[in-house]
Amino acid sequence: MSDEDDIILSELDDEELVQQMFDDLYDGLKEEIEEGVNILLERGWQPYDILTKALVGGMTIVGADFRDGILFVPEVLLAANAMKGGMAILKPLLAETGAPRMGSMVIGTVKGDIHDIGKNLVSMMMEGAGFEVVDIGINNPVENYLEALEEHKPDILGMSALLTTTMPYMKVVIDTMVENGIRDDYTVLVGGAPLNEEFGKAIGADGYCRDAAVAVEMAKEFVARKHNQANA
Ligand code: B1M
Repeated sequence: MSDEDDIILSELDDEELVQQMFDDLYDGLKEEIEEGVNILLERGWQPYDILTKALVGGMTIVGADFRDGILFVPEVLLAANAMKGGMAILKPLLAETGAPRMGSMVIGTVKGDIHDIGKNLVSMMMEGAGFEVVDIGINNPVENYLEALEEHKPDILGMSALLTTTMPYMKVVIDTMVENGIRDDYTVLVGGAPLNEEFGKAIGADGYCRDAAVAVEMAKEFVARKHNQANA
């Protein structure tokens, strides 16, 4: 999409640089994405703005062309890899806010689903907001969630699904929690591009999170409510 040889990223103004990063993400150029992230940081951009405006913005374009059959899995994998390179630079910066410990969360992508960028982003933002996060990865059957809940006893269970075919599995997890008599011990938050609020309600989740920022806000709200109830 771009002629890399001619472009010196540091010579571009902010708007041009973000535009170029969209192209570089599209082309799966990890080193260029890392360089772009570092340049924006040097220019005083907030890590969260880089994440949402440059990286998530670029991935939205990739997603549209993937949907339209212009990009295919190998290219999207390269784009995802480039995105992860940029996220790795931002992760410690988002986590070092010095926020007081808010609570804890176990999070994982459901069975049959290997998308993990959104989940990783939620984990990063939650850690930055002071939550302890146990990330159980991708493709999780219900047993994995139950084991992690038993072991870590978090305040919140987070589930991610990016496919219309895998999102119903969230209900399997919640129903099993009900059967095992542990549903009310946890706040269950769900997220992922194909979900919506109605779906969240229908499967019995406590909340649907449109994005990582909403996940943090909801998590804080639920934990505060739980503490108030405990102190009442
Ligand atoms: Co896939 N894929 N993919 N893919 N992929 C989608 C999801 C798709 C919408 C693309 C499209 O057609 N436009 C489509 C799903 C269609 C559908 O179900 N209706 C799709 C498909 C079809 C597939 C395959 C089936 C393709 C194939 O093999 N033919 C296959 C399935 C593999 C599987 O999982 N079994 C597949 C594979 C892949 C790759 C491996 C190539 C790669 C994943 C790499 C990786 O994750 N490591 C990939 C990617 C990258 C995408 C798109 C392009 C981008 C997803 C992403 O990372 N977005 C995606 C298109 C799209 O979503 N527009 C697509 C950026 C991320 C920051 O956003 O994940 O939405 P998101 O997370 C947000 C919120 O949703 C929310 O917060 C996050 C941050 O703001 N959130 C949560 C997410 N999880 C949360 C959990 C929470 C709270 C909030 O818990 C509390």
